[in-house]
Amino acid sequence: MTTSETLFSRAQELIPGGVNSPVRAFRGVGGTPIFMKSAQGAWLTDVDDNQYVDFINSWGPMILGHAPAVVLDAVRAALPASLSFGAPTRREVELAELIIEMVPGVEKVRLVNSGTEATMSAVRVARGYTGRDKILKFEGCYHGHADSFLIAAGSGALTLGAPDSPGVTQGVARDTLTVPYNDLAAVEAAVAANPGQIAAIIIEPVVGNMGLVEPARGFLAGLRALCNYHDIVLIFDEVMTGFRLAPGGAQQLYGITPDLTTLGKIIGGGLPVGAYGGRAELMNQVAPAGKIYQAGTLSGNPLATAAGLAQLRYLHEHPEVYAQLEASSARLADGSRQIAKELGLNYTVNRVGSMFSLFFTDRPVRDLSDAKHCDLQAFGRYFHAMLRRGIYLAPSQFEALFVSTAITDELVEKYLTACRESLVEAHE
Ligand code: HOZ
Repeated sequence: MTTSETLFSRAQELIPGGVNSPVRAFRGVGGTPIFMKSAQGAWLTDVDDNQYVDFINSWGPMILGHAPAVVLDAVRAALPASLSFGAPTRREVELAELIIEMVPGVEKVRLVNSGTEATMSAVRVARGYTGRDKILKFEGCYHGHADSFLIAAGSGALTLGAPDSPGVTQGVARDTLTVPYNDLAAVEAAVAANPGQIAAIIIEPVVGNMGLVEPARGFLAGLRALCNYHDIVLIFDEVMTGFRLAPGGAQQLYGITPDLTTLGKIIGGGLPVGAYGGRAELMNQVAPAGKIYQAGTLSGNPLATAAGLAQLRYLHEHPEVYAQLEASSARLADGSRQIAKELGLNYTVNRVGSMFSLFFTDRPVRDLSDAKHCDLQAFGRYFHAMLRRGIYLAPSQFEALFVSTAITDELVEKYLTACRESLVEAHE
């Protein structure tokens, strides 16, 4: 038995499913999850001392690779000054200034501890501001695990085949409208069927939680126009895409400004941070400026803000990072597509910037129903074949891969060689 197997069997006695977040359990691909002990740059080391090139990067935060000196030094410098004050600090102000400078739609921002806190708070702001109850979300989009979002949810909920979680009240479910991603006509119909009742449309402007799905041309602009017309708050969930697809996230890349933005992952440099922000008029409704309540003992934590500020500053001062990520990610994605084609597999590869997915289907993937056509058995075999070759992918077809700046040309080649061999193996 490997150390990972031993730990997993202990963990299953102690922790639901043996993991603290469902996708990690490998149920989407079978087998035993690998327990990690350290990481540096592009490389993860597991508890059995096996090494893997990492294409998850903690599901997005580690855009500079693991343990980058710039972030570690900032955390080390902050450490002796204590771990939490529950009182305001200088770095919170500096981080807010930087976020506002980088993200086009953010005029004021509130720090929280996770993406889930950010999205649930943003929806509360939209409801409080508009005085309406309903929200509209898209099938296969995942916005964390707050009740309102666990209807037709993506990510782990989709991987486990439980997109509508038990425990969500019928009232909450009634207030959550869902339509297919990229279907503007369906959004228009839902808005028309619920006149004056929809507080917010929340969307991953580029979806990472049913695999990587990009917005069709004009889709985000159409949503923006519809929200303007009906006074609906447009929320971009940029927990994955923020500071990744461009310094200002997907909203900068596509030139569409939402009313509220939710952030997480990269903003914490690997420590737990989330944020929601947007138009000052909306954010001024948040307590204590306004009456919409939201709070947190560890919000703006000094270590988390040190890590986040260091990583964001680096990205802000080194915009060339995005060209580097674009180049390496294009080689990975285009190479995967080409290899599949040469093997007679007309598989779909979707990519935006440094996020991509190889879908085990020959149909274009534009929404959840397309994504569900994938051959999940073959994907599972491919995943394990890649793992045996030292390539660590997301253990689910319904998650995007995240590329870091630590992926060198040599590692791109290593990935592509493993991809060819693993695709062959998965289809033997
Ligand atoms: N919900 C995350 C991916 N979309 C997974 C988080 C984790 O398992 O760490």
